[in-house]
Amino acid sequence: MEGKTITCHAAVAWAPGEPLKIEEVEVDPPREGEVRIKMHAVATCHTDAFTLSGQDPEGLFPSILGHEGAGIVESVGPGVTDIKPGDAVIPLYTAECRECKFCTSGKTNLCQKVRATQGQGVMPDGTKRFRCKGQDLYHYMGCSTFSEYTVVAAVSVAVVRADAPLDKVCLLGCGVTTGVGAVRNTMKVEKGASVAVWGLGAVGLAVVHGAQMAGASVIVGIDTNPRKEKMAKEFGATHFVNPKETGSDEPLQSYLVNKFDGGFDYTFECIGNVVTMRQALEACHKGWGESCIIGVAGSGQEISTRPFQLVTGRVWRGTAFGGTKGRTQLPGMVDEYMNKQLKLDEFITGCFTLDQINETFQLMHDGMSLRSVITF
Ligand code: NAD
Ligand code: AHE
Ligand code: ZN
Ligand code: ZN
Repeated sequence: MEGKTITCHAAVAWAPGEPLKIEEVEVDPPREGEVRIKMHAVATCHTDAFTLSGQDPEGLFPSILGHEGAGIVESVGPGVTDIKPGDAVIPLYTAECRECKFCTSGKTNLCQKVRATQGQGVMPDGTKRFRCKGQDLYHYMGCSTFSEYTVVAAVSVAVVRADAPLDKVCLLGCGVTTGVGAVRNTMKVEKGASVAVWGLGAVGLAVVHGAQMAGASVIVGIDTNPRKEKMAKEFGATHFVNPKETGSDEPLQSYLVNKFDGGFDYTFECIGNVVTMRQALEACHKGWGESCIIGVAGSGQEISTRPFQLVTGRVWRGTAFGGTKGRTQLPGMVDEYMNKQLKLDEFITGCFTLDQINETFQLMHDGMSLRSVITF
C-alpha cells in the first residue's frame, strides 16, 4: 500500500447537525513530513459532538471528525526519520515540534508549528488527503481519527511502546490526559489540597483521578446527573454535590464556600458552560484559589465575573490537552497505565464498531457513557 491511495471506510460529517455517515473514502499517501496511520481504536469526546453541532467556529464540513485514538503506522512520507511503519502511535491534536517559540519557551504545550493549517482543516502544505464521492474532505484537529486510515503531520504523532493495548491507550489521545494533565501540569495540585470539579464526564473524572493521585485531601465532584455520584466516589471523590439537590436557595458558589471552609484551593470546569465557569472561579478560596477552564464553550459565549474576585486573589486559568507535551509525555503515561498506576479501563463504558458511531454520540448526550471505544 505504501505510496498508493488506500480506499477504506470512514464516518463522514457532511453537514452540522446531521448524523455521521459511513462512507468509502480515499486516503492519499503521506507527503513530506507526514505519517499515514491504520487506526485500531478511537473514542468519541464531547468536543466531536460540539463541532458536529455547528457550535465550533473552526468546524468545517464535509470532514472526518475524531481526535482520540491509537493505531499503527502504515507508511511515512519523505523526511520522516523518527517514526517508522509498524510503530504504535497516538495522534496528537496538540503537536510538539520541539523547535517553535512555544515549544522552546518551557511555558506551554501549545506548539504552533501546524496549528494554523490544522484550524483550516488542511495538512501543513495546505492540501487535503481525504476524498469521498469525488469531493475533498476536511481534516479535523490534525487527527481525523474516525477513519480506518488517516494522515497526520509527523510532529502530531506520539510513538508509544509496542505492547500498549491500543483499545485502552486510545483514551490518552484526549480525555484522560487532559484531566490528569490539568491537575499535574497546569495547576500543579499539591498534597493536602482541596479540589472541586464541575462536570463528571471522562474529563472531569480524570481530574478527580489525577487529584487523588496528587494526594488532594478534599475532592468534590459536582454534576447534575445523579448517576455520576457512584462513579465520582469510585474515581476518588470524597464528596458529591448535585446542584439541583443542595436544598439551598443560595447561589451554588456561596453554598460551596460556606460548606467547604471558605472555598477550594483548585477548581476545574469540565462542562463547557460559561455559568458553571463563573461558579468554579467564585468557589475558589479568597486569597489564593485557582480555577482551571477545561470545558469548551460554544461560539460567541463569553465568561464574566466581578473583577473584585480576581483583585481578592483568585486566579482564572485554562488548559488545552492538560498542558501535556504529547510526544514527550504520552509514553510515560502509557507506562503508568501498564504499571497499573493510571486508570483507563474504568473510563470505557462500551465497545462499538464504526457503523455504531452515532449511537456513541447519543449515549454521550444522554449522560449514559464516559468513553465509548470503537475498534476497527
Ligand atoms: P461529557 O459530556 O462526557 O461530560 C460532561 C458532564 O457535565 C456530564 O456528566 C454532565 O452531566 C455534566 N453537566 C452538564 N451540565 C452541567 C451543569 N450545569 N452542572 C453540573 N454538571 C453538568 O464531556 P467530556 O467528554 O468529559 O468533556 C467535558 C468538556 O471538556 C467538554 O466541553 C469538552 O469539549 C471539553 N474538553 C476540553 C479539552 C481541553 O483540552 N480543554 C479536552 C477534552 C474535552
Ligand atoms: N476550535 C474551537 C475551540 C475548541 C477547543 O478549545 N479545543 C481544545 C481541545 S478540546 C479537545 O477535546 C484545544 O486544545 N484548544 C486549543 C487549540 O489550540 O485548539 C474554537 O473556539 O475555535
Ligand atoms: Zn477531546
Ligand atoms: Zn512547536
